[in-house]
Amino acid sequence: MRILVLGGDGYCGWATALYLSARNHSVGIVDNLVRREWDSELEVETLTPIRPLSERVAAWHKAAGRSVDVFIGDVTNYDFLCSTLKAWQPDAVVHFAEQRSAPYSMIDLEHAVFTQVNNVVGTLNLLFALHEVCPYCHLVKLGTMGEYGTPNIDIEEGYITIEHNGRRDLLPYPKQPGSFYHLSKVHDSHNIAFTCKTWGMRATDLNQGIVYGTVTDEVALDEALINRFDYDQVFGTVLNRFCAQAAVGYPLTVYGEGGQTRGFLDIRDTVRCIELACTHPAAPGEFRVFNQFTEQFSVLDLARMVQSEGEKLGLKVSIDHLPDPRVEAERHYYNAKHSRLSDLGLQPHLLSDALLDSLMNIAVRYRDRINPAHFQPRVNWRQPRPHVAQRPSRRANALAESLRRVVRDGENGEPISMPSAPTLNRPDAFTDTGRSVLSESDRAESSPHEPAAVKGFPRD
Ligand code: NAD
Ligand code: USQ
Repeated sequence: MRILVLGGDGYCGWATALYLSARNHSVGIVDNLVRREWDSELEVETLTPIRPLSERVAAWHKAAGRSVDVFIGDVTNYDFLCSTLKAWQPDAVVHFAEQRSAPYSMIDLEHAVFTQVNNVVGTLNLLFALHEVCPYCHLVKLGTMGEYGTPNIDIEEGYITIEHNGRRDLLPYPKQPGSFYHLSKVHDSHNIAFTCKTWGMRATDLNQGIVYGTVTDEVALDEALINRFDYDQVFGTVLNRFCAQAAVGYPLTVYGEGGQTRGFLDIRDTVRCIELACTHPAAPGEFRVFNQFTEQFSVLDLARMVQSEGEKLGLKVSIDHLPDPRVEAERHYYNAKHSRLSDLGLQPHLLSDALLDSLMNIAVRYRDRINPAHFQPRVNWRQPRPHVAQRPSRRANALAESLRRVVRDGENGEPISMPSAPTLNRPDAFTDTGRSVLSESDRAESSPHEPAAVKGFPRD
């Protein structure tokens, strides 16, 4: 299959792109590299030293003899998206390209607005572009288990049968998201469902749980292929953070009582789930929802597991209960269904087997790179930061540097020179294959905090 991975430079996207490529699918990556810029804005770094995208793709070609096409650009740029889809003609588009941190979306007004515009406009653009350019293409969209919240009844896979006043219907499962980020995913789901019904689009919404681990067979082939592993208070997810904390003897930061229960999965299962969704597409007009996780744990369960595994490695691990910076139930009923991907053939990797290899050992290996100052939570759901009218543009030197490098076009082996960073919203800055060819002034103008317009609605 021809599979275009939007957000292919990110944590789930990079591992997925390589997994699909290794299984003989033709893979293209679309990314505007803004995630690297958010690291720079927050002054944090992934635990693992990830390479620039151009180097990663070249290393993959060297290690596996497989090529991956790269399109640098922003999914909130409608013309870029259309020209990329036209040039590449995918059978499936996997959409990871969103701002995915709940704390980032809760920092202040600017970050909330940015998150929702980036995510909702990007997905809307994609729906319109698919409808215009390749209406039979299957959209595989990353949603989140957090769309459902923590209701006091079982969570179904997308839909629930309700009886009311003697009548009965199968209806979308109620949503109770817990952050402006999670809300953006709910808005996306509604927009996708609407276009399936109205235009006959085919889509799978993967309500993914919290992903852990960093090692897949493909990224393990070469150090230059290493995936990111975030442990900071904004982008680090709970289990990855606990492992990094254990590695340097920092008390595990359980928020509140620690009874918060969530669905989790190994990144090796994320990539397999994506392949299963792509190779078993939704029918035209179908809005299909899969709950994508393999096991559920409470935060305190995880802390205790990390403590006991840490001890096997000779680490002294203590557990701290911090006041919960979020507004969420700290103890609750949780039973979420997740059989549809198993029915398609998913064989889960269980946490008990992965904890030492994929998590603790990696954390210990790179522990010299850990800055404990990034562990303490600083974003408070109840007290957003006051509005900052003007913030300086923070373009990362590393980003600019990586973009000056050569990205290799895998199909014909010709290198494409990119003299500067891409503009995020100027259609004329892209060639008809969607690759960026931009000037220094474009670079100075563009900012990740200036999301572009959806088609027909100018930004200014
Ligand atoms: P990530 O931040 O590591 O990767 C996202 C990638 O998308 C980045 O490379 C970023 O540069 C790119 N991107 C963001 N906005 C873009 C835009 N407008 N145009 C082009 N590229 C853009 O995130 P991740 O952890 O890989 O998550 C991927 C997806 O999976 C997200 O949609 C997230 O909501 C979902 N998800 C993640 C987890 C998890 O635990 N990581 C769990 C459930 C769902
Ligand atoms: N938590 C702690 N201590 C920490 C960090 C988190 O107790 O140091 C708690 C949080 O309060 C929360 C739970 O752990 O109750 C999960 O938090 P998280 O940061 O690991 O995950 P979350 O914010 O929910 O977001 C992550 C991804 C997001 C994805 C979501 C899936 O960043 O992209 O959508 O997991 S889900 O949780 O199913 O919604």
